[in-house]
Amino acid sequence: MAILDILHFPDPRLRQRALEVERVDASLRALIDDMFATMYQAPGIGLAATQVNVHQRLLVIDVSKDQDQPQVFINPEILAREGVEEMDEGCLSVPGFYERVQRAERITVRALNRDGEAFELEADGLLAVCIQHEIDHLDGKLFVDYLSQLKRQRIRKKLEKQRRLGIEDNVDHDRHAEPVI
Ligand code: QAP
Ligand code: CO
Repeated sequence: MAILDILHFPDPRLRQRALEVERVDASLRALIDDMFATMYQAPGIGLAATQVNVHQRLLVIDVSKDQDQPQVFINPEILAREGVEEMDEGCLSVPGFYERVQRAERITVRALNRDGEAFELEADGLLAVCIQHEIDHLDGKLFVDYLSQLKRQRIRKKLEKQRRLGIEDNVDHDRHAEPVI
C-alpha cells in the first residue's frame, strides 16, 4: 500500500470532472486501499479520487471514531435529498481551514461497492454531509465554493503563500524578477 499525494486548493486539477468507473477490478481495489491508507494517515473522514489526481468517480469514507468502518462509493448518485443542515466542514485539499456549509440533511445514495455490486443507502448527519462533500469533488467542486468570494480568496492566498514558503525554501525569488512596466 502507498500513501498518495493530495492536491491542494487552488490546484486546477481539483476542478476536473471525474469519469464513470467502467470496471471494478484488482487495480481499482489497489487504488481504493491506497486511498484508505492516505485518508487514515491524514487523518481524515473522506477522500475522493480527484484529490489524489485520479479522475474517476470513486470515493472512500470512514466517519467512525475508531477508523474501523470503511465505506466505498463507486459511481455514486444521489437519488433523494431532504431537509437542510449546516455543519463545519474541512477538507484534506484545503488544510487548516474549517467553515460552515449548508447541505441536505438526509440523502439516499446509490453506488457500487468494492466488489462492483450496486447498493442503496439512506444517510443523515455527518455521513450525509461527507458523501455530498466528496461527490462535489468528483464534479470539480470544493467546499470553499460555498463561501463568500472574500473568504475563498483569503484561503487561496494563505495556501499559495504556504506553498511558496514550503517549495521555494522560504526565499523570495520574485524580488529580482523582470522590471514592472
Ligand atoms: C470532508 O474532510 C468533511 O484541514 C472530509 O488539516 C469534513 O476528512 C465532511 C482534514 C468535515 C464533513 C465534515 C482537514 C485533516 C480532514 C484539515 C476531511 C487538516 C487535516 C478533512
Ligand atoms: Co474534501
